[in-house]
Amino acid sequence: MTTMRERLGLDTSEGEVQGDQVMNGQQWLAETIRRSGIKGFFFMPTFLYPTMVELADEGIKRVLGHSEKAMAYMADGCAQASGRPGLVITQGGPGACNLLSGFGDAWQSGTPIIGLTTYIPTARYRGNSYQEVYVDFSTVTKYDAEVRDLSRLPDLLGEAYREVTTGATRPAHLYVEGSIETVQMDFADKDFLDERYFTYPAFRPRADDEDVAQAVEELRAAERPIIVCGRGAIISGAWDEVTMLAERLQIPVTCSLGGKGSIDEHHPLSLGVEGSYRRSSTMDMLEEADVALFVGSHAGGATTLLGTIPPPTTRIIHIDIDPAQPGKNMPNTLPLFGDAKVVLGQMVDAAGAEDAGANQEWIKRCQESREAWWQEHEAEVTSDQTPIRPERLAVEVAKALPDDAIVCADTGYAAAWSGAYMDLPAGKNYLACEGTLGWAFPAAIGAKVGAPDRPAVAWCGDGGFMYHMAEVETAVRNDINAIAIVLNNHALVFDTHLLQAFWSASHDVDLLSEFKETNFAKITEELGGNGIRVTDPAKIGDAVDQALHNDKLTVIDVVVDHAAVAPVAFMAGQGSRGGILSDPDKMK
Ligand SMILES: Cc1ncc(C[n+]2csc(CCOP(=O)(O)OP(=O)(O)O)c2C)c(N)n1
Ligand SMILES: [Mg+2]
Repeated sequence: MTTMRERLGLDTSEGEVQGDQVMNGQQWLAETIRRSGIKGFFFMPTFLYPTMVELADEGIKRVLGHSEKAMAYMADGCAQASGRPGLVITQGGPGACNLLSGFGDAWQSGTPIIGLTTYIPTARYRGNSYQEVYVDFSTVTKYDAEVRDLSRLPDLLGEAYREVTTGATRPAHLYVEGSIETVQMDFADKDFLDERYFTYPAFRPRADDEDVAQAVEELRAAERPIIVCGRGAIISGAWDEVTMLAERLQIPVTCSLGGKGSIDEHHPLSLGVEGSYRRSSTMDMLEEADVALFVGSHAGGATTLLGTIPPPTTRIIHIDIDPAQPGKNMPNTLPLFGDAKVVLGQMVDAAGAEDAGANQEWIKRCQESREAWWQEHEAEVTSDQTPIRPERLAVEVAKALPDDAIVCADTGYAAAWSGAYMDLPAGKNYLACEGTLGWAFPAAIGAKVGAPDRPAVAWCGDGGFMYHMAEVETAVRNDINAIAIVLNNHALVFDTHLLQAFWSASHDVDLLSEFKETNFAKITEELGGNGIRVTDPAKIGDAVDQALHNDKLTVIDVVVDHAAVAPVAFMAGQGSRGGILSDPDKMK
């Protein structure tokens, strides 16, 4: 009788290869996953089951979910929370097609995730095989290769790890021929992976000392200096150095959404987030600055309001691990190539003693501007109104969360509400989505896997939550007690407001952005999780507290005001629409 292995055409000649380190592919891969120190990986069958079976009882979570895209977001959140490359495993063909879309956000945020997908075996390649559809990962990866033979798995996977953890970190993908799982080989002399590539950043280059000295001199000579931190400051873990430099040279600090956490937002020198989803007061000060120190930033459209702020006359000093970034979007730039934490440390050393009393008038104006912004929104922040004002919700949630919580914020209004109204401590405690609606909930599940001792909280709208609602079941089944706070306004309200602003008279315009009312707490309960519905703003703190003390996934469905307009820079979003629908008065 033929065995299943023979019918599948798999190698059945186990034990023929001789040598000290003879293993088959599944064992070697399992050993490498063990060595990598990850707390979990994310998968959608069918690929690498033999490896997963090898890893039973290892304490590594093998998280089976409900779509390849959500699994990629989980690996993304896991990587960001843990500081180790995330791992996602899916089948090729349609699985790879789905996975690709989950890599877009990680590509933009510079998150190292490694995707492994199957490839059609050479014997059947281009043979109209079942599921023989190919997708090109090169647009969303820094490294993309095909492993057609087991002998190449160690060096190609090694290269993937080296690529994703060094320089500008980003995802990688390997198409792997399925049969290598069971083929045997002697792996002696096949170790291409130094331990350092299992965490990132694997290297921290120093900047040129002369450039550092010049940067400090220019910042000291400035009249209205400002520091703008991007996500690179967070990837590098540079919050202590940002704070030290700001204090030494007496410079106010702002950040993009991705850079939130670069300084304690209660610090007197912190102005809050800038960019498209921001406090308008921060943009005013950035526009006025004469010298701006950008730290680990792409200075992209969402950070610079499509390249308008800071204006081109501003002198820029730009620290980046990617030498191509400084000067890319902003002229008049002094480039500092190196790791943000190290280069800022060099600047602190070069600065020497604190410039007590420097820039006091400028700092006072910045602080007044920040206070005026809070005053302007005092009514919403303290509102007892129902449905609940999102401003009140954001402030209450920030108050209720412990300092080590990780907030994963979705795009659109969710980004703006949390970015502007949640004052959070310094550290890696806010993972910003790069614009991919639906990312936050799976990312928070992944963050909880990557940092199990810290609370992980998704902050998203109902539209965003609905994308991957099925992952409630995944979290419950895998004992991942993340928290989701869903701002439920039964609509894609960002779009509702856009439609109302431009086409309110149109027939049946509601059909273009409104949903039916849904109770996400009930759905969560049905799926085995802990569901809480909050309609009274006085109950927000209790709900968060209950979630923090629950050992099951909790979804807090908060009924929020459909009419609340978030602090986004302009109604029509980003450059993809060429600014056609933007309102110039709302640009700042
Ligand atoms: C993948 C993707 N599709 C579409 C968008 C455009 N978009 C941004 S915010 C938004 C509405 C979000 O609705 P919801 O999550 O309910 O939040 P609300 O605006 O209602 O607060 C849409 C459609 C996007 N950013 N990403
Ligand atoms: Mg909504």
